[in-house]
Amino acid sequence: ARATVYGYPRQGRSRELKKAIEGYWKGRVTADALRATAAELRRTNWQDLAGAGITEVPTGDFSYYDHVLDTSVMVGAIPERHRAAVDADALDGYFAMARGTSDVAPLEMTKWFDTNYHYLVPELGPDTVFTADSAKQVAELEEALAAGLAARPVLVGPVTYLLLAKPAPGVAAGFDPLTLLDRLLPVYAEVLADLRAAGAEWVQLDEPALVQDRTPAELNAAARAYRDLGGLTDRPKLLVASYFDRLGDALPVLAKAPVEGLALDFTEAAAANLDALAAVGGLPGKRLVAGVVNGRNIWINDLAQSLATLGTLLGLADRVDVAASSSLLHVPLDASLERDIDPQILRWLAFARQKTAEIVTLAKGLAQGTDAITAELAANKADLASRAGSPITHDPAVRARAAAVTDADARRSQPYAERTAAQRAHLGLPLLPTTTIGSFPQTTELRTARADLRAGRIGTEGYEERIRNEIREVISFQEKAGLDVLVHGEPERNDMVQYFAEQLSGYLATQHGWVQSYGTRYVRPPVLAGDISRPEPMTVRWTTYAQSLSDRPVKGMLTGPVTMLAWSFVRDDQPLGDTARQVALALRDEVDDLEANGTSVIQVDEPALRETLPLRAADRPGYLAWATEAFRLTTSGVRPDTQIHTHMCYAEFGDIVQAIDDLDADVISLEAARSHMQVAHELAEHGYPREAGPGVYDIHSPRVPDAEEAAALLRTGLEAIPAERLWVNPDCGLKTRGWPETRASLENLVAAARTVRGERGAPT
Ligand code: THG
Ligand code: ZN
Repeated sequence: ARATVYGYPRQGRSRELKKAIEGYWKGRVTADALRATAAELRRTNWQDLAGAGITEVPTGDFSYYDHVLDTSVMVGAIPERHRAAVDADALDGYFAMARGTSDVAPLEMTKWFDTNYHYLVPELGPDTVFTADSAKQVAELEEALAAGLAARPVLVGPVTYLLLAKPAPGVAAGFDPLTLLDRLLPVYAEVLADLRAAGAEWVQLDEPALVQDRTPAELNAAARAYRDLGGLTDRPKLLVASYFDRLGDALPVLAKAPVEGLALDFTEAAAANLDALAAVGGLPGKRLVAGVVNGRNIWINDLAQSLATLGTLLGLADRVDVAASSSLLHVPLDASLERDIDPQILRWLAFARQKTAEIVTLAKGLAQGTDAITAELAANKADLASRAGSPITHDPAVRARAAAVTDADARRSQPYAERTAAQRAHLGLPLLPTTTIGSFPQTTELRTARADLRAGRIGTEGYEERIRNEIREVISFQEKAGLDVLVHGEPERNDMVQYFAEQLSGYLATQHGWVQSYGTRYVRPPVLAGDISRPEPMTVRWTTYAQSLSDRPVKGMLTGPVTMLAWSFVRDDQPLGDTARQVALALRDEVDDLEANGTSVIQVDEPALRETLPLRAADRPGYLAWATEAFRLTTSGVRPDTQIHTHMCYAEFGDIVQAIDDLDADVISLEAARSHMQVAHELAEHGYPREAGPGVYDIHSPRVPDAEEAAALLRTGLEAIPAERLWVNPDCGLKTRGWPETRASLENLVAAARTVRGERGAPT
């Protein structure tokens, strides 16, 4: 059996790729130096993989920005507005498509399935002409072959590519990119021929879009695509890969296709894929690549269980190889770099390098029998037992508390209609109250203060003094600007998840656990390793300090339980809903403490509620049930006159309006400026009964909206939401903005609220 992976972290041990690309953008690194760094990183990755015993390395998975953008370049799908830049210089044109320039907008970015990786959305239309450009794929294959390695190019498959695309600007929204399949296939045929000529024995075509619910027409397109590509004579052997879920109805389609191999996910989707494989009579004559090592969590594999799965699969295909379930792009590089994690817990963790070793061990066990890997199996069994029996993963107090939760704990003591009267009396806010989402600009001084604290150049005292200074400035600005509900600005927070994770028991932070989020941007998701509890208040000090400086209400700011899970690595040894409930109870303690210390408005952000929606519709109600319960559990311990806010970014709320309603928050702020208040109408159509603040200032752009523009958006909002329930706020937090535009925009926002209050005869 061969051992392989579909992709590997791109950034390098010290994020050398990020530094080289950002250096290139700033003119500090030449194009040649950037190319050399990239080639060196690819070489290092392949050597690591081959050195560990991977017998077939992937090529083409490397990217300067994103592999879907690379695919657009490969098939010549360059939007008209980027054509000149691409023609002038391929590399600069590529980055123009990714990031835009002062003149042209970039491609849109969106989440890669249900991961935290973001890809650039292909823009296609009826006039799109595809042309093959196999240069990148061929060059990277040649590099690996020259290094003496068996290599397999990995491409985004044509069906997934089209299913991920959207109509180009100016093309009717109803345009279906899949109608371009017949035009796209010849281009793939050309690339396949080029790769064969360059020495590829196998090429992998990734079709993760086939694990989502697909219409019969879409399944037919997949059947046609692989009948056509399989029917080519001048081509390498084809391995069609799926991951992130079960293949479902697409499995019989691919099993019948004239391709030489299939790669399937045997982690979470193991049972469903096994059953479906058996139902089609296996894959006689085909290669089956079994993704038994989870490519997107950070836990060690259960080697004995994987071997059992592999054993079953041996009877179902001609040949069985071992892999991770998906590209290892989604996990950090190397757990052994972590110095601050308890060595016992570190043994439970597997990042890309450790997963690679697991794959090699499993392939060896499959080929030579378990006797060949007895030491590895024994060590693995001991590590799994240590995790299962640890007090960290089983805290009796946390478990007892979670088990005792009743439905009443997750319900406010009064319905909204009664609460709102109490809140009005308590808070005394004007009509159309103004507020912000929470964060204020993270200045260089703040980042320097954090770096100084880490480096020991200043002590905790000095650091906290700088934070208090910042809070004083933020409060004083908001009072002068005339905002009604103030915030402390979150100067003490680095990342909105990491800040809480660092203070909760059961959570681990990593030092080097970087994972690509998009382009050169990375996150270090913390690890939900054990049972979660909150030893001490986390935010109360800063919020009450801010409140002590003003007579206006200061909002307490927390990250909600669903977002905490979505932006962390989650446990795989209990249902997600159980973990969410533990996090919710810990956050509930914080909410209750904020209230007890005089905070009357508390915002619990859930920007990830929509993005974590399961890939298949059948799995969504279960998710939404535990997700909304966790939010309510966090926020339902407070008095009726305490006002609960929530916030969500990113558009596309349509399919979760009911869930938003089920949160039972008193006020929700949403991104809306760019869509001209469309969400306000979506909420209204649903009959949303509570207060809402559709954003009137797009914080993603440095542009300052003038007061009349913000007032116009407010008037549009009023067509959908009555004035008594409409709030005035920006789209999102201000931490990425500079102070000058923040000041001007918020002053204009307050002026707009006053104008519209005046128009309605209310005190301004
Ligand atoms: N926090 C976490 N996960 C997230 C987001 C977040 N996932 C989704 C979304 N937000 C991703 N957005 C970003 C935005 C900016 C950056 C990363 C992801 C970013 N990262 C810095 C970089 O790469 O230079 C590093 C930040 C750091 O030092 O921690 O700018 O908000 N958890
Ligand atoms: Zn936001």
